[in-house]
This record gives sequence, C-alpha cells and structure tokens, in this order.
Amino acid sequence: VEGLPVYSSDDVAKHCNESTGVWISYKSGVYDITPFIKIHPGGNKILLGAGGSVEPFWSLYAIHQQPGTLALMEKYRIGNLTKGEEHLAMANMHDPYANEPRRHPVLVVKTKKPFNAETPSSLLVESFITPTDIFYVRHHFPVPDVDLSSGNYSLEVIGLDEKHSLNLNLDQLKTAYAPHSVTAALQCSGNRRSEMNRVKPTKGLEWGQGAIGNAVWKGARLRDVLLAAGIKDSDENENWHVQFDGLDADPTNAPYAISIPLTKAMDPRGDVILAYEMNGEPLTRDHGFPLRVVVPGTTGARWVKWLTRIEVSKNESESHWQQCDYKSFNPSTDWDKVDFSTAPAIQEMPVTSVVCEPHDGEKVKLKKDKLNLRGFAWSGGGRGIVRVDVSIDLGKTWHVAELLDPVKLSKQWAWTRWQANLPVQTTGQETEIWVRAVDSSYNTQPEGMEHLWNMRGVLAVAYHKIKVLVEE
Ligand code: MTE
Ligand code: MO
Repeated sequence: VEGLPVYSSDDVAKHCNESTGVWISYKSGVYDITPFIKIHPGGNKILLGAGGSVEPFWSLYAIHQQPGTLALMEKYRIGNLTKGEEHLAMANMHDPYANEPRRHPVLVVKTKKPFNAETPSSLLVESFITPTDIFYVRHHFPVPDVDLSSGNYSLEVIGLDEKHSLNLNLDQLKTAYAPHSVTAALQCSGNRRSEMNRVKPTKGLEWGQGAIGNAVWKGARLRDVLLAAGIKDSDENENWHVQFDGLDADPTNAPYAISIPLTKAMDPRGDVILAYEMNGEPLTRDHGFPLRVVVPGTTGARWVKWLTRIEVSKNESESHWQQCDYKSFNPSTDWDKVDFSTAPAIQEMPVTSVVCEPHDGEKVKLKKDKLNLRGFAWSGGGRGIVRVDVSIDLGKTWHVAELLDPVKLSKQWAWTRWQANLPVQTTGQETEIWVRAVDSSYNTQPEGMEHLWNMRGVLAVAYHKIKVLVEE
C-alpha cells in the first residue's frame, strides 16, 4: 500500500458515476471500481457508495462482512486517502438500526444489521408449530415501526383498472373480508446454503438448516381482495403477476418488492392470504407487523412483510429482488458470466429434508442398540411428503422413517416431522447418516450438493448428510 498515490476525499468525490469513473474509499484505501460495477452481486446498489466511503453501505448490507470481500477489493486499489479524512464521508450518518425489536437469545445470529438469524435445528423438530419467538428472521433492511394509532398505515390495492383501486386500513381489511387460516411452512431460498458452500463458496448468508419454520397464519384471502379490486377469474393470464411492496426500503428508497403469478393469487385452492396473525397473535415486527403476504408452497422471498401496496400487472416486478436475485443457475455459471434474465424467479420450492437430531459431529449413545433420528421434510407447491428414507451405510440399504404429522397429497403446505430407530451393529465408530424425502409427485432429492451448486447458493436441497460418533 505504501508508495501508492495519495488522494483527498474531494478527489474521490469527483469520481461518482460511470462517465467520470467510479471511485470509493474504504478506511485508508482508495479504489477505482468502475470495472466491478457490472459484476457486483448486489447490482447497481454499489453506485450508492460512489465518490465516498463505502463503510456505511457495508454495514447496511452486512453481506460484505464475509472474508474475501476485502481481498476482492484490493484488486481495484489505486491509492491512499489523505490522512485524517477516513471518516469525512460518514460524519453525518445516523444508525438506521437504532430502533430494532428485541430478539430471543436462542436464535443463531448470522448478521446483526440487517438482522438475520435461524432457529437451532434441535428446537425445530420439537414441535409441529414453530413458536414465533424462535422462528427464523430474514431482513434486508432495518425493521419498519408501524404505529396503527397514528392512522398512517394503509394498504393500497391497484387492480388492472384504476377505477377499482382500494385503500384499506387494517380494521377495514379485517372486517370486510372473511378471515382464513392456513398452516404453512415458510422457508428461505438460501436455507442449507452452508452445506453448498463446502463444495465451493457461494454469495449469501451462511444458513445452516434452520431458515425454515412452520406456523399458523390468519388473514384475508388475497383472492377476495383482488375480486373487490375488480379482478375477474377470466382476467387470468399465465404471465400476469401480483406485485407486493413492503415498507422497508434501500437507501435509494426502492421498497423491498416482489411478485407472484396472478394464477396463484386467484386460485381458490392456492390459499394465498394477507396475514395479520401468526400463531394466534398479531404479527410481531420481525415477521411483518401489521400485515404480510403468505404464499403457501412458495419461497420465503415472496412472503412480503410490512405490506403496503399491491398491484396487478401484465408483467412481473422489475425490482432487483425479482430480477437479479432468488434465481438458480448451472453449476458452471459464475458471477462473471451470469445473465440473470435467462432464468425464471424461484416460486414453488423443491422437496427437502433434514436430520435435526442428532446434529453433525455429535457423539451419540444407542438406545436398546438403536440410533434414534429425528427431523423434518417439506416440499413446495402443496405437494405432501409421502416418504422419508434414511441410510447409515452410504445408500447401500435404506430404512423408511415414520412420519409424525398428518400429510395430504395436495394442498399440503405444512411440513412433516419424521423419526427413525436404526439398528447399529458396531460402536466406537464414525457413522454417516443420509436422509432424503419423496413428495407426492414422486420427486426426490439429488444426492450431492456439487451437482446443485449455484453461485447464489439457493435451493440447496441435496440429501442431508451428517456424521456422528456412536459411543459404546
Ligand atoms: N419482506 C420485506 N418487506 N422485506 C424483507 O427483507 N425478506 C423476505 C421475506 N419478506 C423480506 C420480506 C425473505 S428473503 C424471507 S426468507 C422471508 O421474508 C423471511 O420471513 P421471516 O423473517 O418472517 O422468517
Ligand atoms: Mo429468503
């Protein structure tokens, strides 16, 4: 670093767009990141930091606190910042995370700002319904704080024809539309990413197996609200979408926004609801108070929290999250080659299963010469789990696990817990456990994460494999 040219924060500030070139500072370094802009995993959000210090944005998008980010940056280093000017760009920043809710200490925190945390998997298998306080949390931004008594909260609903637009407060939504309850699992597209990262690093939060939970959601049917907004069943077109905006927004004021197909929204069997209750209580702030979308069978990213706007449109959302995230690619596609427009957004999720107990690396004792295993399985699209298979000899022989929760073949939105008691002949040895589930379409999981690997680390649904030491 010694010997590089010295630049002032004013010099950096002059390079703030693509025509001047984009410079940023980080601590005492000055970087020309112009060539990096088009391959930045977070899209053009990187321009927010142009001409100044990136530190505030790095703490806003905590994903950058991964090892490797700095090393990647060093390639673009062109000089040093004038001594003493390191904090100039940040002098007036206030902490957007000053007003976060309290969280249960049992949650395993992945990032604090934004807050992202998962449920320990040994707790997941304890109950069919995951208690709200220990349910995983996935935020992109600070948590909005809605005060219903201020009268400022409303839900705007825009149909295809503006004449029928609705503007509802929470009471109107609760009284005008019959409440409907749905028991459904919510799972992040990135659940189990850490297993995929063992093949090769991906970009995303380092989730274990706990970015999933199962809850009872209550609210108005989206179908009923859309009918009131003038949408007819005959309007249905495979390509049309329903867009949702949250109250949370990025530093350019673009709200978290996502869309789902209109066919799913209008399907009376689709059970999409605008939920104001989770597990019998009003939603908590972390889970979207006062209103969130529940899209059973569909990936978590579409379940927009702090919902404030719905719009039916002839195309899907143009947002970064719809277009340039939550998509999967061929294992040989990397960030320098990827064209996000070539892949559809993830909607329904594939089948997955997890061993929750014992956990990877645990020393276990046999009960009556048997090894007791417990876990969960789930599939998207309303496909119920019909079988869970377990092997302790690398797939030479398989045992059928017992399903602990009732399963339907269709419209099965909830997960299913399972258990198995396997005879183990030898003790004092490391034993590898494999589990895979089969859903009602007879879809099952691929064996290895290596064949599923994708640069974003989504849909990590290979067999769950763990090793335990069976004690005497
Ligand atoms: N909605 C808004 N408005 N903002 C968000 O950051 N995160 C999404 C989704 N809805 C998100 C959102 C993602 S990626 C997931 S996995 C789920 O919310 C997580 O929901 P939970 O925090 O209630 O578990
Ligand atoms: Mo997610």
